[in-house]
Amino acid sequence: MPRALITGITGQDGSYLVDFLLSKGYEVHGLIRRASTFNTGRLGHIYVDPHLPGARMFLHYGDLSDSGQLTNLIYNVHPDEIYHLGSQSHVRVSFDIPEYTGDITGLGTTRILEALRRSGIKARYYQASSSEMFGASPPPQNEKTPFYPRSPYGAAKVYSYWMAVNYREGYGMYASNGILFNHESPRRGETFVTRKITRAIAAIKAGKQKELFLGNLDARRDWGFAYEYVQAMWMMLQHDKGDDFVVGTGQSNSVREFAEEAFSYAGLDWDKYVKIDKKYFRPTEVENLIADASKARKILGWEPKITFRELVRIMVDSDMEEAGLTPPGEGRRILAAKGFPIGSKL
Ligand code: NAP
Ligand code: G4F
Repeated sequence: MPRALITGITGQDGSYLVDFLLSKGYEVHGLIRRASTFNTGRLGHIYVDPHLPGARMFLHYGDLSDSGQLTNLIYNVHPDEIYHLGSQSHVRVSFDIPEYTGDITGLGTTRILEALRRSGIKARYYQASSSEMFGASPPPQNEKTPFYPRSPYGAAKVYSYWMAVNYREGYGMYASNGILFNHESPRRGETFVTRKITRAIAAIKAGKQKELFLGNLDARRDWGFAYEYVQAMWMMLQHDKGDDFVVGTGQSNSVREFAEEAFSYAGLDWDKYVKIDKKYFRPTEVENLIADASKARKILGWEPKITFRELVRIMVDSDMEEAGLTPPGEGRRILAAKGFPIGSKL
């Protein structure tokens, strides 16, 4: 049975990756942080008591700031594949806590890579790199586009990207960078703009919210569906050698367009509800991201199936369901029609 270790297992991508790897017959180990409240909400639907026979997901306490525990974990789990997804992943927040972001999102990578190198274990390593590294470089962006990060988060991810490349070239380790463009889902963190919009729509429909405050509506992002992006991560590690791949849809939409599409799907007029609050603007912004994912298509055979419009429908439906409302219902139909093995927990 192949064994995977995931940092960031409690996050959006980590939780979909567990779903996917378990379906592929893996035993999965994950790093979780100690918190005063449960932080495993995204894993509840697949959690099986580890005392029971047949349990294949195991959670271990630790933190990306603690190299001793990371070393211990890699040594004890002895993984075949490591997916390093853990990070302080919020770009706006990275301006408020730049040092912490550098420590966790940047140095956290070095702690894992160094623990792996010293262990002598020949695991394949996946680095969660980001389109945020391209920053101000004009689109379309591919593996050859120069990095020009526009946030402490972007700068920390550029550092991590190069550490993965250096461990690959310097020590012959198998390390791949997945340069993923924005990917969203019903499990997206509630303060990222897409989820903030779809949750607000559900709250407005339920009569619990009257307005939605946003920042820059003109920023454009290449938004895809997260479940397809964790499949791309796995496909990268099945490739015969470590390499770097851009993953995205090739289509970009503005925040305004996302809001228009989502409100109108729910039968609401977006500009009656959306207001601007300057506090959501960033000191430096990434204006436009559009992936050129031709390398991933050609070498890995990866291609996204879910379009922007479909993604919006999946997310609005899910948040309306969560609010106890009856959604228009196209989201689940789209997932079923396109063969996604996502059951009750979208
Ligand atoms: P996410 O939902 O914010 O999840 C981040 C994960 O990192 C959570 O499990 C979190 O744990 C964990 N974490 C944070 N600080 C930690 C620490 N000090 N020690 C250990 N774990 C820590 O992020 P995501 O959207 O799944 O993204 C996964 C990875 O891909 C991240 O590295 C992100 O930067 C990168 N990325 C994301 C996108 C995207 O569009 N989603 C695009 C490109 C790259 P808690 O649950 O305890 O907070
Ligand atoms: O949803 P966002 O916060 O995502 P952002 O900054 O693009 O970062 C996400 O994608 C990266 C990949 O490119 C990941 F690496 C990163 O970890 C994260 O997952 O913001 C998207 C856009 C920005 O231009 C922002 O200025 O939406 C704009 N925006 C407008 N109003 C807002 C808001 N963003 C947030 N979070 N909240 C707002 O009210």
